[in-house]
Amino acid sequence: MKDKQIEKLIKAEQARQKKAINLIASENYVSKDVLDALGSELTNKYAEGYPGKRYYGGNSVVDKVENLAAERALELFGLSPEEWHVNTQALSGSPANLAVYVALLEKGDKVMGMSLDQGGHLTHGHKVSATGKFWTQVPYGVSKDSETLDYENLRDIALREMPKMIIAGFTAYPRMIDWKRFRDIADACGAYLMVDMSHIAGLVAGGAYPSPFLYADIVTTTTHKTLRGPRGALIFAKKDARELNKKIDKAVFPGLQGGPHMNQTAAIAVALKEAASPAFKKYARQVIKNAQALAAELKKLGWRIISGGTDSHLILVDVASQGIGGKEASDALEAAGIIVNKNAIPFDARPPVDPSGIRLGTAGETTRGAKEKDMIALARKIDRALRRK
Ligand code: DSN
Repeated sequence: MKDKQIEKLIKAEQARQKKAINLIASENYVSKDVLDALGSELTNKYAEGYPGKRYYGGNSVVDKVENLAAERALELFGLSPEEWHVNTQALSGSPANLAVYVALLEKGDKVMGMSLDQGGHLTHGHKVSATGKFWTQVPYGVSKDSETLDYENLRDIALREMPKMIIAGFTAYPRMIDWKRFRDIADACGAYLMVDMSHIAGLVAGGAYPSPFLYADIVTTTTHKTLRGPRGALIFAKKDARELNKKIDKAVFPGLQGGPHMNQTAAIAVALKEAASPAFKKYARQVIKNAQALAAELKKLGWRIISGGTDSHLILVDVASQGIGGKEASDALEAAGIIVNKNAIPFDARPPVDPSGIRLGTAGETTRGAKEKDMIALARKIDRALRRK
C-alpha cells in the first residue's frame, strides 16, 4: 500500500482483532474470499437500477453478480423465486428497515416494535431514529417475571392499537421466537408482519433456529452478524397480489439510495454460498452450543443471566445485580482482552450510557474454532476480570 498511514492503521486493527477475544454479538470474521470480493474492482461500477434495468451502460457483469446474489439468498433460506423476492442493495440494516417503512406505510402510521431498552432496535420505532420521527411506535416488551415475550400481552396491545405493521426481531433478546404467534397477532389486527432476523440469520440459514419465512410478509437481515458476510443487508418480500416486492425495490432505489455497492453485493454472494455448506450448518449449531455453555458456566459462577439462559448466540448478563455497572464491566473486560458491549436489561433502572447489563455473543469466537470447553474457560476469565473490580 502506498498510503502508509492507512496501511499502519489497517495493520494495527488486524493485530487488535487477532489478540482480542471478541464477544460482540453482532460481529464475526469473514473469509478471505469475502475480503477479496469486497476489495475488488467491482467498487468502481455505478449500477443505479436493477439487473436489466440500469441507468448507466457497462452493467453486463454486475447484473450477473446481483442476480447470483439474489439466487443464492433465496436458495439458502429454501425460498422459491415464484413466492419470494429479495432485494440485495440496501447498504446495511438500518437503511434496509427504513426502506420497508417507506415501501409499506404512510407517514404517521403505527408500527408495533420492541422497545430498544427491552431488546429491540433503534429502527423498530425509537424516537431518535427516523422510524420514530416519521411513524408512530407502539412499543412492546418482555414480561417482568420471565423476561421473555408475553404473546398474550402482545396480542392485547395489537388489538387495542391496531398497528399497520408489527416487527418481530431483536438485537438483545436471547430466546427462541414463536413466529407463528406473531403471525396470528398480525392477522388479528390486519398488520403486515416484518421480521428483522439480522442477529439470527446465520442460525436460521444453518437450520439451528426456526425460520420465519413461513409466517412473515417481509424479512430483513444484515449479512455481517451470524451470517458471517460483509456489512450489508437483504430484504425479502413475499410475492403476491399486494406487490410488496415492487414496493420494496422502489423504496430502496430510487426512494432512498443511489448506486448499489457492487463489491459488497459480490461479497454477500460469496458469504451466501459459504453459508449453504455443510460446514456452516455445523458452525451454526456450535454457535448456540457455545452460547449455552458460556451462559451455564456464568450462572454457576453466580451471574444473573437475563431470562435464565439462551436459545441463540446471544447472552445478556445482569452485572448490576453484583454491584457493577455495565460500562465498568465492559471496560474491565476490555482491559482483560475481552471485548463486549454494555447493554440495557429489561426494566433497567440505570441510564443507557451506563446500563445494568453486558451483551455477549459467540458467533465470532466460534468462527475461530472455540468449543464448549473454551467457553467454560472464558466464563471463568470473565468472572475473574469482573470480580477484580
Ligand atoms: N449494532 C447492531 C447490534 O450490535 O446489535 C444492531 O444494529
